Amino acid sequence: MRTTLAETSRAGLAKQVEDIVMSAPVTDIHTHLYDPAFKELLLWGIDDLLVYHYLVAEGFRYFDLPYDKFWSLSKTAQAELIWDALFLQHSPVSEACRGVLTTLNAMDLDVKKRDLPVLRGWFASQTVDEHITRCMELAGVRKIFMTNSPFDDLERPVWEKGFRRDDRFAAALRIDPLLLSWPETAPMLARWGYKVEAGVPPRKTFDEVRRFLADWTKRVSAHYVMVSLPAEFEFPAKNITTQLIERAVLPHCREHGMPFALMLGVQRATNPQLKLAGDGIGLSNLAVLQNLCAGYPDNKFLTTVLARENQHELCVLTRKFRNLHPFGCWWFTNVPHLIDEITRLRLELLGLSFTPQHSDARVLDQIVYKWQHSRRVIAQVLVDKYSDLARTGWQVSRAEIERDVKDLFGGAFDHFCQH
Ligand code: RAT
Ligand code: ZN
Repeated sequence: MRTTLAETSRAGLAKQVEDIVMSAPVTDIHTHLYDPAFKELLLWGIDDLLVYHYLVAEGFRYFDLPYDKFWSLSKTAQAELIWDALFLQHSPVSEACRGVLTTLNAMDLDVKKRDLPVLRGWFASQTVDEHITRCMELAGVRKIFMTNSPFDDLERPVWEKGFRRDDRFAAALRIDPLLLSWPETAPMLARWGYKVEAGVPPRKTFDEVRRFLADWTKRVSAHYVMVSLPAEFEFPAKNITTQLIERAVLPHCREHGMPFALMLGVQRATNPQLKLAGDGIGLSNLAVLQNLCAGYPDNKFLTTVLARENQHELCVLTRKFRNLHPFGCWWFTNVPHLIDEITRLRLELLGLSFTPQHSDARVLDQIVYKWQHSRRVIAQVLVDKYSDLARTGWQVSRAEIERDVKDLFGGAFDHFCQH
């Protein structure tokens, strides 16, 4: 069969877009990875890949053992159960399972042998420094944003002691306990020397919370402040969370020119027996975001939403507010089917002024699959969009495609943070 000129040029365009998207360096704006100075807090290797909470939830679909029994096992025993249930007893077709195989394959490991001890042996012979470089190269990631919580008892002492920063890792100040568990958090701040009062706090308390935020922003060199909020979150409301946001967090962000990043729509502990794997999802009321963006035009809001049903509304709100920047296909939306849908929706409603993806990696190796999988989907969506343009007679040059991809992979985020 003869190919038409249009087909030939679409194939050429597709190849060009794929080459560019698959190789463009990316800034990963939200992960749970750590600078190597945090030692064992930076997770990597086959066992951590297998006990990832996304896989734990899937494993329990098949396990025939009580939750407590699973949690009492060592990491290696848990990993073996997951390997057996999700890779050996059934084909590993889920996104999280496929991800493990994409990662291993990218590292030139032979997945078809299904040989866990051999895989373990290979990882045991790597050093963390080499492995960071390898994973970042394979993923094409040039900068990794961490999630840095002063409330984390393992993380906090490392910051307090101080260390030489690895400049591939940037910081983000995570403040969930401050906003969501004030009665427990206030006494902690008081212990750390901030003159705060729980109950009905006087003005001084908010000034002290600002002092706390300023100290930690400086200590970690944070680029933005972040919180993950439950689906039922309301703003403004007559509660301490609203007061803390209005009187401490937003003024702090304005003063320091930092975005406030909101991750909306989690339902914590839907099944507490699954621990970290037990969180669920809920529909958010995005009037919250409208109230924030309209009420605080001098603040900037980075936002991702967990519910598929909230994605369209987020795009429409973004069209109304320049101080709003959507990012990522978060957690349960980080599957090819939804990345495709959400990325198309965003491009069609917003052009290139958003950040299509972040990895949310908890294990270093995951950046390899999360970025490879997302890049493939993003490339296909872009090919379609540029092909639609070609039908009007508008042709994009290689330099223009490179410019657009650069914006999607960190440029638009940098611009949003800096202006
Ligand atoms: O994607 C995840 O691993 C979740 O458990 C959460 O960490 C979420 O991304 C968050 O940052 O709250
Ligand atoms: Zn996260």
